[in-house]
Amino acid sequence: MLEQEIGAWDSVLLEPLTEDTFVSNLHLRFKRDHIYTYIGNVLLSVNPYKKLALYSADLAETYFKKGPFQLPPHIYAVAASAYRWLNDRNEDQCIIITGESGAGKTEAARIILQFLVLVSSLTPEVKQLKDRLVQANTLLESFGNAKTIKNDNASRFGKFLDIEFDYKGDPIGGHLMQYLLDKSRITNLASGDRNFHIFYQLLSGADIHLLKGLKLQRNVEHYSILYTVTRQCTQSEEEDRNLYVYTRSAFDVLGFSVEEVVNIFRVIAVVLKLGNLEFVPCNNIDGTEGCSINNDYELYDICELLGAEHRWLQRALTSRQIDDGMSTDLSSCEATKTRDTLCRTIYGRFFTWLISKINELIKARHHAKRKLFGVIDLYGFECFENNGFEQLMINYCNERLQQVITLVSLKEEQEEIVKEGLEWTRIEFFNNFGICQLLEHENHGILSLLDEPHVHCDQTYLTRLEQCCAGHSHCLAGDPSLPPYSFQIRHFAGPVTYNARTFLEKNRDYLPRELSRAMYRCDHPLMQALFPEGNPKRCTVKKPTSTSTQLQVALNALLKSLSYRQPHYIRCLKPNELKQPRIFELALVQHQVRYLCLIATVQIWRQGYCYRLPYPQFLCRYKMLCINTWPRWRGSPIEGVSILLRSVPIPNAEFTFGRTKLFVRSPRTVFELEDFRKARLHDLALLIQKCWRGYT
Ligand code: AOV
Ligand code: MG
Repeated sequence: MLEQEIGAWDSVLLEPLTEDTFVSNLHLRFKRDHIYTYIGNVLLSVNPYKKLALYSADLAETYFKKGPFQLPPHIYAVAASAYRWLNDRNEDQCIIITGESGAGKTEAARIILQFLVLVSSLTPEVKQLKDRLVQANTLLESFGNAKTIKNDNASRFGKFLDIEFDYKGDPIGGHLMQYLLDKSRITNLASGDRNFHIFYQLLSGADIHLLKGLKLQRNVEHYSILYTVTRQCTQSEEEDRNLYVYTRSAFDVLGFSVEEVVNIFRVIAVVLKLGNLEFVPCNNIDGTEGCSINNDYELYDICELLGAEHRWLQRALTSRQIDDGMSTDLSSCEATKTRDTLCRTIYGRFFTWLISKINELIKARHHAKRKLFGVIDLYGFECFENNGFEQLMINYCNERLQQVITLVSLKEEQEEIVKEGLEWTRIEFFNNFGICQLLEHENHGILSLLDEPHVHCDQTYLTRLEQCCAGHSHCLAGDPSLPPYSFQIRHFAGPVTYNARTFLEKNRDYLPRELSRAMYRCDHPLMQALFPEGNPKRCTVKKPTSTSTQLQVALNALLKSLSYRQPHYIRCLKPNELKQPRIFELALVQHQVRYLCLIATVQIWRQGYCYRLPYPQFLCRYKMLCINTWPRWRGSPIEGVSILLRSVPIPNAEFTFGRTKLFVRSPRTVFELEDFRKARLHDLALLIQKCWRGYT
């Protein structure tokens, strides 16, 4: 097809380059179902919202065999490049997938995993691991994803999957890291949203005997934590039923025992039933207000499922210990809050347990030489009508990820080129460093204020936020235009107004001691594992780290580990808010193009270089390509590199000499060099073999 009909593969080639030509090119390609486009080695992916015949074993093989940029842009090409880097250069890799909610990150991560499965070998051991990795994904989506108004399969946790490869290029193990599950949806569903998929799957798909054993009814409407979505979920009952079958088989493939699976479903049933408990006010003899459980039969069921004693659990839910031995009754309102806290804590801790269990089942059995291939798929930027603590955490993650990407690919890239003495016209871009500071500043950051000792309620938090951040250009606090209890952050991807109610509670994530004790006392192995602090023999109770601090620490560790890896970027774009195929809303795409700094990325690629290496390292890697530098070069490294490059059939314009490093213009050249190197090493090996045979 002519270029006018399919648009440009690589936006770097667009002439003239303007925001309009850039977006029109994406639009033209989208209309022809060409959802992938490059900016140099960054892959853009526009969500087609329909199944496309773009993924198959044959195509994976084709992309695997061909060098990059010889075939149309494709996510397989990115996966293939990373896989080649991993094998040829023995460097750890990382594919960073970004984009807003519903843009296609999780789907992209799935396709990358599928690619790795298709191209690696099929020995029984490798096959078993590959099956487990794929099924781990299935489980994670069932337990960690949910329908929101932005995405029918929205990830409610951040995921970093690391796959370990041996020297042959076969996967030998994997490790999953999860970042902050949005467990608040367990008890607070926004209208139009659903709870985690697993609840609906279990109710629709489990056979009648299992349901009976779990004391559950098939009817979704029976459960108040699923209730707000009654209408929407009937449409997908069939789908939930089918997905239940996949979830069950994922457990089998991963090696969960039948008993473990039943125990897991018991936990799910307990969360559903706990959510149903109703508390009614009652007056104590001494005139104080207390409460009792209206539907005690649900509590009896819970106790049977958990092997718990009714009076223990009932007491834990309706009273609170104040001093040694003294306790006070909770009002119905307080008991309802306690119930919700318990539901969320059980599910949240269970999810963490599930990940560690999966990690055990996918970890490398032996410690062969390791190379790592990581895929980052966090939750995308979110802005709803009501935004709470979870949205702040999610958007903070996105802010940090955007910061790393702009830092590496736009700021440091330009600074290094200038430092190396190369000619360069500075390219401006929006740097969100100020927003990250606003959030993270050690003393006055929006997140740090949550942990201040004298901030003890949402109102004092808001007051402190107003004192410390109101003057910031990216923050609006204490402004009369805002709804009550709100503040606004102007994020890189747009302004979001947050309602600060329950912020402190969610950040502290405190669980009353009697609840952990009651859970630990259950005759259910999983509950004991989930609530170890409930063990009365454990005397030291550490002050728990707050949710936002935990997330910051985990994210810092993740981003630090990225700096030791070769990064590959996939930037997903959302074509419309309606989740519909064939609709490309120009303004929406334009907005994403702007905040992702995509035009600046193209400009840097037009002027710049994809790869650089200090002269001694370059010489060391490619010296076999030239008779004068092989096996040893005795002169200066820069001179050696210059002689070496004269003997390879690549145009001079592809290379620029900096003060200490050689700069290479296009990725194709890097892969050509690698191919030459591989061929030369092969020839040399044959030569040595021949000599050896002649000798013996
Ligand atoms: P996300 O991961 O970026 O959002 P998903 O990967 O879940 O978004 O994509 C949302 C939906 O778009 C999927 O369920 C598919 O129906 C469709 N989709 C995405 N990519 C493709 C593709 N390549 N081909 C066909 N359909 C696709 V979030 O997890 O909400 O941030 O928290
Ligand atoms: Mg996702």
